[in-house]
Amino acid sequence: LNEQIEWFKDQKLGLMMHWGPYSQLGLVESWALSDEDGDWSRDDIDWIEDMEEFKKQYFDLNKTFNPVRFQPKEWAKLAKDSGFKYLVFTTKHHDGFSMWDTGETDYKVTGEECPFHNNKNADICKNLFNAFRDQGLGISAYFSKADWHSPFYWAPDMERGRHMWRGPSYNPSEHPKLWDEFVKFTHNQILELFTNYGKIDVLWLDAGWVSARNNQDIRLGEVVEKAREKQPWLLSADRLIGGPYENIITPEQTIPKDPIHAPWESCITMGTAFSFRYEDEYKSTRKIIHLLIEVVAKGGNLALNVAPQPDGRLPRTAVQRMKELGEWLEKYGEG
Ligand code: FUL
Repeated sequence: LNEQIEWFKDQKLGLMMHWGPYSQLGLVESWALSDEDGDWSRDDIDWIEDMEEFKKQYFDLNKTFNPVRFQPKEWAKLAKDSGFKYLVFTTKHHDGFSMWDTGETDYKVTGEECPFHNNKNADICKNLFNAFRDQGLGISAYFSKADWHSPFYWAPDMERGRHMWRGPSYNPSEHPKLWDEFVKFTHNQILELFTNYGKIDVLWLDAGWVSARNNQDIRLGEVVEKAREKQPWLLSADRLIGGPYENIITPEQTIPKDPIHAPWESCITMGTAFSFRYEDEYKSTRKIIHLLIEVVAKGGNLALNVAPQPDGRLPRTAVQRMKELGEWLEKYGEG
């Protein structure tokens, strides 16, 4: 593990990507499903007439997600040529759509309902991870422990009148069986990734944290240990929670002011959100270089987030920024 931590600290620049059916709407990833986060995640929400109807439409986005222009090898080559050292990819965001061929749910990119399921690149995680590894780059798997699609997290009989927030829609201590199913489902999904998807360097966990209030515990230690039986080098991150399975601290959209005495990685968006937005505004290359310099000077890594388009291409401006960053690193970087 120590060796792997040293490896991580040396990486300096990662390419984060948030991609899924939600990219089609051009809204902030997943959050548009959450009543409590409506204002910022749905923008001008007056086009939504009926919130319940909207949520249904949102969960139907798997039926139109068809990124036929996805070119994993091109992405990996661009990343490598631009000086990135590893990929941080959303295997599953809070919307619950799996970007790999999971056996745990049909709500996935290889599911019958998803038009992309017949494509040769349909198992997006597999193709992406392989392509990046072939370029000698590391792999960090973002995985959301909150799953707003799972019936074990979101109990159908309680749907009415409840607000979808960050946690499960029920109190796990009142529904231990349901919660147990969810824990099993989550563990199985994580273990699939560590069994069938080659070497993964970092498990980048998000959301679904332990809540003492309602006795909700995803038993993270158990699954990390099991994953480590398969991949002993595995580092895990769980967003500043400070538990024993927190090898890396991952601040979001910010660079820490004071030094952190642990390996850390700031994830910062190139545009205004983590996922694709039509007509987004991008940070200038100059600004991105400044961010990188500050992060590296403070001893951290920068996970620069680029948001792929729903058709499978990378936005032109993002590609241009990546290339310019690469040119700068070529001239002034240390390899
Ligand atoms: C957050 C998530 O809720 C955001 O959607 C995004 O994935 C960011 C990196 O982490 O906690």
